[in-house]
Amino acid sequence: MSHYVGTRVKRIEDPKFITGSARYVDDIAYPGTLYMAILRSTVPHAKLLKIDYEDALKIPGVVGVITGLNIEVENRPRNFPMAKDEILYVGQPIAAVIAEDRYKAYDALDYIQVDYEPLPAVVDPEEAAKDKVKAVEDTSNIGYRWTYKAGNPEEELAKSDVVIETKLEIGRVYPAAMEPRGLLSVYQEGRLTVYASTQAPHYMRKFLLDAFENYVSDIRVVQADTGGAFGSKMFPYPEDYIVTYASIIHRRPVKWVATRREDLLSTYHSRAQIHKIRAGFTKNGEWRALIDDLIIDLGTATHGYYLADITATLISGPYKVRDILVEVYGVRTNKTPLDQYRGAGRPEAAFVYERIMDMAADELKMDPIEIRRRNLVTELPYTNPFGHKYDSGNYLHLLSVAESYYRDFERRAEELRRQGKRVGVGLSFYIEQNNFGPWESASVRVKSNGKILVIIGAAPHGQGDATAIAQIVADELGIDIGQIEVSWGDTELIGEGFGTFGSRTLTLAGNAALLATRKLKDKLKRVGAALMNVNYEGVIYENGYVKDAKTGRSMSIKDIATALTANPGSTWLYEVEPSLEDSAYFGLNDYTYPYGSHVALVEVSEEGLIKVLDYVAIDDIGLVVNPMLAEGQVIGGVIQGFGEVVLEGVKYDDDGNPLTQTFGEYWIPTIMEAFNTKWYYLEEGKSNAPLPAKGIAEGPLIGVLPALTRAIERAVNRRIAKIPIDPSLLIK
Ligand code: MCN
Repeated sequence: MSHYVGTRVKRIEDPKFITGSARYVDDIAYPGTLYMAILRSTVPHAKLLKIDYEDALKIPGVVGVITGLNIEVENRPRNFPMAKDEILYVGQPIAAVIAEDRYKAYDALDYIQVDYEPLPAVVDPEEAAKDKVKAVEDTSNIGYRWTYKAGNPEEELAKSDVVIETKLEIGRVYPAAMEPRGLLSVYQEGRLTVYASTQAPHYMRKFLLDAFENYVSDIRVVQADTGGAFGSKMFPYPEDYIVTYASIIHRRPVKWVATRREDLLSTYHSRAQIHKIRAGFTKNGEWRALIDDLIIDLGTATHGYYLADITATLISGPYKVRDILVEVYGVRTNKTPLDQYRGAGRPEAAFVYERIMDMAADELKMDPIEIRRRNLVTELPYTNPFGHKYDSGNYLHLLSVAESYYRDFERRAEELRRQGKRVGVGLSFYIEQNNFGPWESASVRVKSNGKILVIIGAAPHGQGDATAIAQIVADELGIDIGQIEVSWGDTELIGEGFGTFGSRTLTLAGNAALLATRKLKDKLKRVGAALMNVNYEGVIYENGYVKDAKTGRSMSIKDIATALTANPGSTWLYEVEPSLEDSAYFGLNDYTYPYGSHVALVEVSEEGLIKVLDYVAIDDIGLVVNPMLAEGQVIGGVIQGFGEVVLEGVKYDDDGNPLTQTFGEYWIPTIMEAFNTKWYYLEEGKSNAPLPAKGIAEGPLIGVLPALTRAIERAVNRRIAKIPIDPSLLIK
């Protein structure tokens, strides 16, 4: 009957957001809630000598101050979650005030005195790599070191006709979610319910329980409506522990919600990579070798090192080059710790391999499409030099689709140039890695009114996955999508789950939901046959009905649910289990590799203002469940990437003081910078899963960085090796 997969179904999530009835952490109210305010370090590096909070305790309404809380969490900074004897970055928590309301809590911060002895700060990552001045006392600045080597890069480089040698930089960014981070921890009789702005409630339960299992019997984590995350609300933060601890010791609900300034200082930053590369090409444009020194600026904690691993292992992108050396240096600096942001290592890789392609095209005076065509992987599956198995698709075909837009944009650019305008066109081709598992869960239930409730272990927070999952389940059951509800984000709704990150939700939770629905259909048949007193073997399930072929009798899902839940107190006369509920956990034994191409037409005014005149993104993510949702992700991701290329950059002065503490200094794109992005898709690269879809959400942020950079480079006719782009390069 119904066929929803592949169509632009409107988001079932939206009504509450549009009408203002969504409930974010800060909207959730419990009687007797206490509020927490954090005193943060204002110096980048210092010895912490003494904290005097006696005066703060005298403020009416202040119920307590916490200092020196230390919990062992892997790869976090020294003195996590609170500085105890060494301050490592501006914004690091030093003390927490717990008070009857948030105003009193913030006021009391002024009455805490901190004595410290300043230490020199390590700011520049290349200086940090020299390991002279230490970012963390008595600790090497090299927090992570790895060598990735494949083939014989030195030899291949020596044989190359042309060597591109340059330093490429991807700036440090702040994942600016609309809603800052926040938690409400509710203590009740030895148990906690934690409401959080999070993208991974089960994971949060796990890490909080690890820390507090001797204090409480269990922790339930509930994801409140969450206003975006972009990767930043997954891994453990100091405040997660401090607020939870506060509610345990005060046996009261305690709430903390970051101000924007706090969020900018303390939410994990991302990217921050430097690549010193030498790339060797033949004169025919064949990419033969790459040697890359990769420095990732980890800030004071080493937990972001895996981002460099992702970048390094995907540094060849969709190209055939096999002789590669990447030396990875993860360095400690006195900055906010680094972790994932939309794309997590893949945008950095794409920026590098696509800059290399464009620079080689310039050097060899080759057409940018032609040089890519010569290097693209043509036979799939293909195992790249570091073991990634690119699974399916047709890269050359997608490039040829992109080429038609590229040529058209070039024609338009030529026309505009004749009118004296500074215009450029850029194209990128990229490979994506997703299906970050190991698995995801879904449970499907028929409720007594015949409606279907789907619960997923993933935790969307803006993407619209619930709509797509409803589409999948509606198609599988052959019923109206209005009969389906999707719920998530509560660790007590479903056994285990991971969350929403790594563009995994649709593929993993979507497949789990599909498999759970198939199991449910079987249960409907069993229970339906029993209720009709006919043989299970003789019934079929079709479009919401269980039908007996022999007698012609049928029952709808609603009939079955009604019969099953009638007559409380009676007996169950049938052998079949009286259940209309099933779960499935789904994982794939390898990653999937979507791919795509972006094409940008850009004008740069004489004053250096950038206007994107036209923009096309083309992706192959296998089956597209809801093109409107996927397109929404692309449009959002592209404008976010515009921010990263043109506007956004966390800045520190030479002493380690952050210069970007508000949106006045840290610029994110607004509606004024928005432009028209068109999205097209091919469905050649299917996955092996029952639902052969791959992820889309991060792809746009991977494709946009090099495409836009190239278009701007061509418009101003100056080489660009660093994002965000230095504005002085843009002025005529
Ligand atoms: N989709 C589809 N068909 C496919 C693949 C996806 O219709 N073959 C749809 C999905 O139904 C979903 C959307 O596209 O509505 C994205 O799905 P998917 O690619 O599975 O990505 P996730 O849902 O796992 O989202 C995570 C991803 C990440 S990693 C970041 S970071 C990011 C992003 O989502 N953060 C976001 N997009 C965001 N969008 C919003 N509004 N807010 C964030 O914080």
